[in-house]
Amino acid sequence: RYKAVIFDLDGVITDTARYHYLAWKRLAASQGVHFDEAFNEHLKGIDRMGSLDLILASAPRAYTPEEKLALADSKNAHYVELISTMSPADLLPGAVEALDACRAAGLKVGLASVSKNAFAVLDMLGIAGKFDYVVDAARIARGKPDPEIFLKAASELGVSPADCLGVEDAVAGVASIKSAGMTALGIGDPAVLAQADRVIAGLDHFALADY
Ligand code: B16
Ligand code: MG
Repeated sequence: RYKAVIFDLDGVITDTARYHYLAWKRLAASQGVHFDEAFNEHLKGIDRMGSLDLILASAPRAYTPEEKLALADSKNAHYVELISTMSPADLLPGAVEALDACRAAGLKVGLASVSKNAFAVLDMLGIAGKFDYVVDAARIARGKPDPEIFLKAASELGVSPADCLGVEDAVAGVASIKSAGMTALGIGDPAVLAQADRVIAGLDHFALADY
């Protein structure tokens, strides 16, 4: 029924959310901003500057664009340090099997992550070769929930959005898939990902024939 499956990375294929959380928490603390797991949920799927803006919204002072860039760079340097020891052992259960199942079914396989570290993470996980197309987040103007990133993946794969299944763990990501006109498979809690067409707990429950 589909011609392509477009996967998100963080939270779907590997659990980098924990490392983003630790890096943002340290950054927030350095600026006197309270930061916890609940707030971190709102940042899932949101790009780096967008996440920083959400955190600094509760800071005691205003920031110049230059200061913001420096803070984003410092968060990223910490994040890159945290993920530097990632390996294929950090693949979430069922991830490789899901990618291979799509390929075996003759579908195109794409990656739509807003992370500028996505190429490096794919290399560390040893799965870069499993995608027909990986969106370069640096060339995307509008992050999730805007549909741009999923539409870009579909067009580069040569498939119309209606023939794509998008796979996402974040509320903003599911919104991006739906506004792109695709079917959304959520990964996580159905109560949280209410906009998804189907929700499964993880890729270890991925069954292409069901969607
Ligand atoms: P970076 P995804 C997103 O990746 C993460 O969910 C989000 O927490 C992060 O802020 C964003 O990537 C940007 O990452 O700072 O590495 O560019 O879920 O779209 O794969
Ligand atoms: Mg994600």
